[in-house]
Amino acid sequence: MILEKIKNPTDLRKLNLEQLRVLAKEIRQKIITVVSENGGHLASSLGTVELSIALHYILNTPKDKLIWDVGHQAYAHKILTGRAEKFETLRRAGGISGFLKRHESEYDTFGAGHASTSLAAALGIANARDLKKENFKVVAVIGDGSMTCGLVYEALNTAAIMGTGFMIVLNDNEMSIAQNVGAIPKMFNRFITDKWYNYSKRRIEEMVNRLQVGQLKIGKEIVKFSHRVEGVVKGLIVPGLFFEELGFRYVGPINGHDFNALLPALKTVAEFKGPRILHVVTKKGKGCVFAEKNPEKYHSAAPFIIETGAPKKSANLSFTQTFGNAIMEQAEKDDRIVAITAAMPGGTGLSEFAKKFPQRFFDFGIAESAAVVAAAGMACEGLKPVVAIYSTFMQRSFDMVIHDVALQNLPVVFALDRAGIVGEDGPTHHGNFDLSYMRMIPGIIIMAPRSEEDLRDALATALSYQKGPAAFRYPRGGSGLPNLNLTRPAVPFPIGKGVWLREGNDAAIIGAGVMTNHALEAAEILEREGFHLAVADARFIKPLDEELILDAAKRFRRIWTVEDNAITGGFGSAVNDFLASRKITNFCSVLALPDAFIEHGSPAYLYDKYGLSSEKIADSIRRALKESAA
Ligand SMILES: Cc1ncc(C[n+]2csc(CCOP(=O)(O)OP(=O)(O)O)c2C)c(N)n1
Repeated sequence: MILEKIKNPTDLRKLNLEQLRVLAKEIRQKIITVVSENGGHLASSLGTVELSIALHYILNTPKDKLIWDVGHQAYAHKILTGRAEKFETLRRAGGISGFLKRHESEYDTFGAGHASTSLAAALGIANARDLKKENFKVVAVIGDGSMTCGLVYEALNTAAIMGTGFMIVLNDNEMSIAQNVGAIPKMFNRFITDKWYNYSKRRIEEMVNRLQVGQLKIGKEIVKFSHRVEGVVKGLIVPGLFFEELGFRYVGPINGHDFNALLPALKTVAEFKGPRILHVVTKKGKGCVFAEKNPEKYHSAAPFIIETGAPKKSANLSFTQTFGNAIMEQAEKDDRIVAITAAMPGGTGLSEFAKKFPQRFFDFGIAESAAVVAAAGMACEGLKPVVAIYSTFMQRSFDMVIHDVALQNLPVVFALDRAGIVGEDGPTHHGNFDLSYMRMIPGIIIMAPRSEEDLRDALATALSYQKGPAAFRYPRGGSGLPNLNLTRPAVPFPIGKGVWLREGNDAAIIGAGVMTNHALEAAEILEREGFHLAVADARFIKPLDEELILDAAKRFRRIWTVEDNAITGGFGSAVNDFLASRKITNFCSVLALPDAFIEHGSPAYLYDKYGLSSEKIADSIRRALKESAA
């Protein structure tokens, strides 16, 4: 195994071309094996194996700074930079992260998880380098999907004017998670398919044929022929096109799986001065039949059987699927309803909607901000837009929800998927802030359904609320609750009303969303020990059910709230603010996620660690009740 000998990129740089090819195979095998066990971003990482090898081969990392956008495609980078042995722990609690982390490795120049930050980060690092008069290369690697986000163009707009020297590698696989959308990816695509690509391919092949004469080692070849390579590659520049207009030197497109093309092109473009871009074409899922065939499905895969790609566990009905079905039911009845996604039709459960109502489905690409403002525009014209975005990515649109939607009292519906703990994807993906960042917005209503059945009603509530924005948030996966009726007509909730689910006389728990289910289980545990807990489902985080809270405060000396949001500014905080405003001094304890970034690990592990599993909730309450009885 060549891989066993690669402890860091210095070892890599000693290999010859043939060994690099073998190494690429070994890395691919390792990625497929580990992801089949742990789940993870399979297709994207398989597509960048040669690119990762070539980058570390040509650049002097970690002195030269390599910045991966999103970081989901960087498994080979991790394997090559001292994490091969630990790779088995990928995404597991205490193991290595599925994304990039500065504290995990000196080779992870800039942490990521959310898309499209790499160009601005690279620009900043290059600016700092110049100011400090240091000398190293800065290279950002970004996918074509991530080029659909406005943040990228804000960086591109100023890069050339600042004259900062940094390099972009555009990793173009013609896919986002799903099929890419919009004019910009189409433009890249045109470069690939038109005569320029064929022309450049021919020139690269000619060049490589020449390089191979004499059986020179690839490292020496590059140095020796770099002046010639530059001459040839310069010939590949697509004149006057987009990037050139922005002040970038554009080279490409080149085949991102062919070391013969990649190594000289990278070497050459890395030596250029000023802002420059190398356009590399790769295949998502490369080297794994089922991932190549269905890159969307294997973009982020649950553990699968390695031979077939079939999932190891059959997935239960999820909140996401229920949402997808529920919005179609509503859309059948009301043609003003439109659905909006930001590059995640499948992830948000909208794929069927898109097929059934293509005219009423809008995918804005990785452009959460534009998606929300466009929804506001649609609401101005009397449509009923439902914006389905993961809780964590909605953070991108915070100002738009305030300034464009809520301030104008526009009835936009926000379906916040992946709220609370998402698990193995970790801190960049947990939805542990939405109750806090939404709750402070005037005029919005916020619901947290605890079951798929309630989610259908929450959507109906949000659509019937026409005085301003309405949001509901729900986690990854399903509630696991039995006997749900998902065929009855959805009925709007009375606004701002929760429900008592269980009677008791020792204390009360008020739950938000699926944490109510953990609260009910905790009450069962305590019941067996002789404590009688009442449990309510708040349903609404805003407006609060003040009547229910006052009732709890009157009947119980102690109240607990439970939520899978950060403790700062979440549901419990709202309940305590309300109790304080009424000068009620009952003791209300808040069980919530801490004021911290939550690491990666399985949801069960994280709920337990942070005191939100049924057992841990029961422990907290038992301890307090015993103390107050003593
Ligand atoms: C702000 C934000 N929105 C959505 C996502 C979810 N997401 C992760 S990767 C990805 C697609 C990225 O496509 P591309 O950059 O082409 O990379 P590829 O996976 O195709 O290599 C999306 C939409 C995200 N990470 N960040």
